[in-house]
Amino acid sequence: MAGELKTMRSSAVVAALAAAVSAAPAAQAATQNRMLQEIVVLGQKLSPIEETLTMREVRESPARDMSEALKRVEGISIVRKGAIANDVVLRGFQKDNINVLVDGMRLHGACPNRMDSPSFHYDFAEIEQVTVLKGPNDISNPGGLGGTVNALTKKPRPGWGGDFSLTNGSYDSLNASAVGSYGADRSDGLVGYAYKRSGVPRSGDHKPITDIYAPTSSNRYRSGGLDSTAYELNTGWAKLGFKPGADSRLDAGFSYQDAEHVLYPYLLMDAVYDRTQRADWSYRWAGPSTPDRDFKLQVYWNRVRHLMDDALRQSSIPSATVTRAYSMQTDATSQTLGLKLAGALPLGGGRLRGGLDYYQRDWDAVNRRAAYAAYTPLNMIPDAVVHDAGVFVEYTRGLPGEVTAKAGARGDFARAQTGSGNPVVAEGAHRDFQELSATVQITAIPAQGLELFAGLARGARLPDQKELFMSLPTAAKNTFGEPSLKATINDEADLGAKYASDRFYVKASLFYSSLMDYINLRGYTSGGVNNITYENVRATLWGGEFGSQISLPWDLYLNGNLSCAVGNNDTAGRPLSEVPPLKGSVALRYDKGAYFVEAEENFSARQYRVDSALQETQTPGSEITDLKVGYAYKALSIYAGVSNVFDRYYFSFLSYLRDPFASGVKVPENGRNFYGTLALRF
Ligand SMILES: [Cu+2]
Repeated sequence: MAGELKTMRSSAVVAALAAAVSAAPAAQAATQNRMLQEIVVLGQKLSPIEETLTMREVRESPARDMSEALKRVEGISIVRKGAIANDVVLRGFQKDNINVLVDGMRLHGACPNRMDSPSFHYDFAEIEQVTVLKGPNDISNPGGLGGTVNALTKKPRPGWGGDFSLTNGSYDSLNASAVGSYGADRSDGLVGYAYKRSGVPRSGDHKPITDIYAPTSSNRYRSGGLDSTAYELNTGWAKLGFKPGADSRLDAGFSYQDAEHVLYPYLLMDAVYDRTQRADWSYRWAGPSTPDRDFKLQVYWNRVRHLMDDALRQSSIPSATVTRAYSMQTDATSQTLGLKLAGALPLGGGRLRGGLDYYQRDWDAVNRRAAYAAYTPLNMIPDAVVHDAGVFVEYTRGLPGEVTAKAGARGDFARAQTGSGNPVVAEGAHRDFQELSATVQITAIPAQGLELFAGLARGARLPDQKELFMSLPTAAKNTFGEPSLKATINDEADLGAKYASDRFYVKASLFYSSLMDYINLRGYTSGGVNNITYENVRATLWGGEFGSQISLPWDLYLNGNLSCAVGNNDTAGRPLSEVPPLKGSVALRYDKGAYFVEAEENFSARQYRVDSALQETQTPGSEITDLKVGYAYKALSIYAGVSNVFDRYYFSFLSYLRDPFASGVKVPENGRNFYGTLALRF
């Protein structure tokens, strides 16, 4: 239900922000209002459970990928695995508990250890805007019981357009992109290319972030790998649009990404390559003649091939058993095919929206290890496929006194089936699931500028193929899936309030999540063997966010936010693992339109709530200072900044791998680093 209104609102936000940004290179008087325009757009258009990341914020930041840019958004934290490819965590929910989409398309990484999280597979330069909807409030998509992060790609503007950007920074990092577009009355097109690479970042102790293993550790990087290229990525994409009539539009897009030599000090292996193809086709019918009706058909396909091994680590040093360039390797492929059909029409003074969708997710991972019968291939994930067909309907209606009510429900029918076998599951085995999701939301505007929100929602997500069917026996640890896992159900209550004027906004949200059959790791010893598998537990997650942006006298702007989530494994009576601590930031900006200076303080509290069964350890708090400046002249913008000004040596709580592949070390955050960006947009 949030679906439709959210999509409408989000596209309104995109349009308004795009207008605000393209106004930037104009005369100074006009540009002076850029921050104010943003306050109005963000403060008045977004609901209290929505967040957005604007491309202004991305362009000004030194972030290397979308997840890293998203960590400044309230409620979002990231898993630090290396120099790039961080994973998004929303309110303590991660992995399949949240939906990370691009233009509504599902994309699942291939790596069984999430080296290639979904947001790794698209480039910044493809994206216009990222919207975040918190809680299980988007019933137009299956899964995502903790929330939805949707990246919206750039659309061609009328006439010729170009967007060039070049960022150079510490650690020999380079990020270059070029996008060209042309928009006519009936058709438009866009092509883009991006190249990124970096050396290995240094942490506050001036050592490479790969240099974290003890000299005797088998996970230690060999001399050639320790200070090698941290990643190298090439991405190319093209889009074509066509308007058959005034109210209809056809879109087709294709993207190819090749990531090579990506280092993951967080894990026991590194990626040799990730090759991703994405195709998206949609037909939309919505327009001026019938503004209250719309219809959209979308078909998409994506495929990721991922190869990882330990060739750069000590564990691959040749021996009697290690006879190849690696001692362990996983060759993984994932493919997702989806179809979505949705429409809306007026009914009984309100608006009815409904849709049908289907997706198929294939996942196959073959592991080879010197220690497992001399590199005998093992079906770690046995070529398993998930089919999910869903139907949803929602109704939105205005009530007396500036109150809007929405109610909706969704049903999903799913099957998970293996295409090959392994020690855990036979070939052709399957599990069936039927899940019901629902949401009820009330939005009230009791006084001008004040918006109150209350919602109750139920969301569900299926166990994935790894959780169900994985098999990875090793001498030290036997890791396996649990084919009888149930789907996780989240019953969540959300409250939100926002007060906005044309000079400032403040907003606050609270959530309480009661999780039935939460999928959690379970470790136990039997017959002298350490076993790691998954189990369904009862869990609770609760917390909230606070956000504000205030225009002060003398062209000063103050931005402050706080995010907090607390998790409990109620079955075991312990804190829930991998829930980030309280964090926040305060930024003061002097913005004259043509130029700005900004200082930002980011802090994170100590995380003392740890899951002892997973050997989680407390992580100290941190206070990090960032500075940046920017200057715009006509189509040209220049940004420069220094992050972690005081060169602090610190860790994020989500900086080390838990079982079953725990390496026992934490990956530090970057030390003091500099960056500069030159952007040309016309
Ligand atoms: Cu991997």
